[in-house]
Amino acid sequence: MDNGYNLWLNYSKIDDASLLETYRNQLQTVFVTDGGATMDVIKRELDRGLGGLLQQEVRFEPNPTFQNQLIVSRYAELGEDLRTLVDPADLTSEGYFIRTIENKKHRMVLITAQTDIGLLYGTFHFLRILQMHQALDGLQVMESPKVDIRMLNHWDNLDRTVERGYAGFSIWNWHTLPDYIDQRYIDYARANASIGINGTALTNVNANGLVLTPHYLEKVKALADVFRPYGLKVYLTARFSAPIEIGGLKTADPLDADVIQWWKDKTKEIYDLIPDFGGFLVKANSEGQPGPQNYGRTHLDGANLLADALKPHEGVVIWRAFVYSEHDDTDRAKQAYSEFVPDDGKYRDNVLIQVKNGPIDFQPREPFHPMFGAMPKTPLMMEFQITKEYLGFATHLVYLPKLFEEVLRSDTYQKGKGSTVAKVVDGSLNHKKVTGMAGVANIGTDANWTGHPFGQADWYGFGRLAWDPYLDSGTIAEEWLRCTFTNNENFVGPVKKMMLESREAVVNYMNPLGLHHMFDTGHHYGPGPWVDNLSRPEWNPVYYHKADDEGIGFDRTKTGSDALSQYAPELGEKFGNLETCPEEYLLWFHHLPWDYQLKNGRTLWDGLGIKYQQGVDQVGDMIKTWEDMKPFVDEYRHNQVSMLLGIQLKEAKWWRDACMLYFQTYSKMDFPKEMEKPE
Ligand code: GCW
Repeated sequence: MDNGYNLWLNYSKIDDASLLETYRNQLQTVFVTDGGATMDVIKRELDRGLGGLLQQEVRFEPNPTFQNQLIVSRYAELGEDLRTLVDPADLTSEGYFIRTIENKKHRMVLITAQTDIGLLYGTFHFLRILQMHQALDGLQVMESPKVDIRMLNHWDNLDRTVERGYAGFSIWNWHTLPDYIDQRYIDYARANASIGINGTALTNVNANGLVLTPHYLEKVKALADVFRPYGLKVYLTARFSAPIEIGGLKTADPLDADVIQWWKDKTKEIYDLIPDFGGFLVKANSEGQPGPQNYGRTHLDGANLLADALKPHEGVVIWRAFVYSEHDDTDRAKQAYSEFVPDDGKYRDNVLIQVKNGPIDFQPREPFHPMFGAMPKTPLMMEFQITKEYLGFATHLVYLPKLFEEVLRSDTYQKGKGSTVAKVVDGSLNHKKVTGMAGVANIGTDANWTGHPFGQADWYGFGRLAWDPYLDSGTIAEEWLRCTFTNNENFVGPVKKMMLESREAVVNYMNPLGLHHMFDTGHHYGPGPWVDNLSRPEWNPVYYHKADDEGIGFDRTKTGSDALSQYAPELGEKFGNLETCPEEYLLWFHHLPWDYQLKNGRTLWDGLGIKYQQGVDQVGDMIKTWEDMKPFVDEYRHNQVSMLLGIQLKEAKWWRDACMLYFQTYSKMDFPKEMEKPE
């Protein structure tokens, strides 16, 4: 039975006999340069990886022989002749080279880097090449991450519940830390390092301030010590009112001298324990959380307060732009832009603003957030959600890198055509000094870490895209499938196709044609387009679809909320004009009559029904594909995925029927003939 615990680090024997023979010849021995803890990790990984893949004992040599050898060595320690073969000019401190060298003196594969962490990343890349059965002849790889901070955000509470977590409880056992180091912490760090993730915020952005007390900081230090050899830095959420709650002060006003001193002292206390602590992640003045506005101050005041405390230690503040206030009754999509953009250029240089991919909240599809490209002087970090709060939890199969890719490739037009979100995030659009991408983790205590076996692909894909935001989601799916299951083309081809289509399927059966936020309240699972009884208007789905006897959709053009004006003029025109607005955003930006004619000549009403049906049919196709995959997957995981797909089909129909029946009370039109009648 394979319960999925090993994730994509599946090192089972290479089943192609001739390839196995070739690898065994090329990799007869291994030389790994001496060093500290990270070098030990590399040795262990090679022992495990080569031992498993080649099914033979791995022979480590004390010295390089350069003959049929794998050599892992720091660039500075290479001999002159090897140095001339690799040019470190373009390598960042985390980058690496992998090169097969065959000349008179050498017959070897070389992994080299400026730092030990670079060597570790190179080692994982090298093992992936073997996992994917690629030839070593002529191999030349040069990789450097395009984004500096590549981090997971855990929404884990100290009581081990996980906000929006669907894979069991928090993996941090605060009760037994710091003395008990669960093997999972080590395997977690290893998995993250294998895809280049270099930061983790351990605690929920809604958590209380307790984690900053000495008692908990000891526990955090224990985790930081485990993670360090893997290049994984620890960050903590900082509750803005912590000076009151755990510091005994009367205020948390960011301009108050005692408050300023408290944060300085607290920060120093953390760095004394964890010298490479990453910094603070903050949710302030959003959904009732405390923040500088409680004292008549601004986000700028709050972020700069913490930035000053962190500066001497080279830490950063990651200040979230997900501000969602009960005091603002304009279109919720506009709030963040209005609160942050005017202060562009005034933030300290160790502040990053972390912006969700879309302006509402992790919906199956949203246009990109208008802040991207609109703050040229401030580093904007991307926040993706890996856990599927609005996408069927850990029950539905939805391959998220497809969604991430769509956002990253979106053109903001802020510096003319080609100003993609990826260029904002990697800093190249405005020459940013520090850059970052965060993903809200989908990890829990479940045996396979993520609940749904395919949820692992979202963690994997997030890491790969944080390393290189220009990667293609299909390539990533293929890597993940080969490294997790098998290289058999009869498996990889169809399952990759299924994964790539799964994102459009969920959009179709939940929120087609630009509809959004029609989820049942609170838990956000299943349809609730009729919900209309909550005290704040924008908590109710009716606020977002605005269905009435006339039609449906949210007018965000000048005649409506005018949120569209927050985008570059090119997009204002494109999305504002019904001729040019892509149909996937139609009802995001426009309120249209039920009989509005779509591009294919059908009415909007028919179009909705057809999309809902398409979503259901796509899940049906996924089930068929998966059934055929039985010969390639262990029974345990095959069965798990089959059962989950069964639920997904039932629930796709539930969405279709619930939404169409509800909307029919307004449209008063018959269902299109393409749509199966509600059951
Ligand atoms: O999507 C909403 C979620 C909240 C979450 C909030 C946020 C952590 O429903 O659970 O709180 O976003 O991102 O701060």
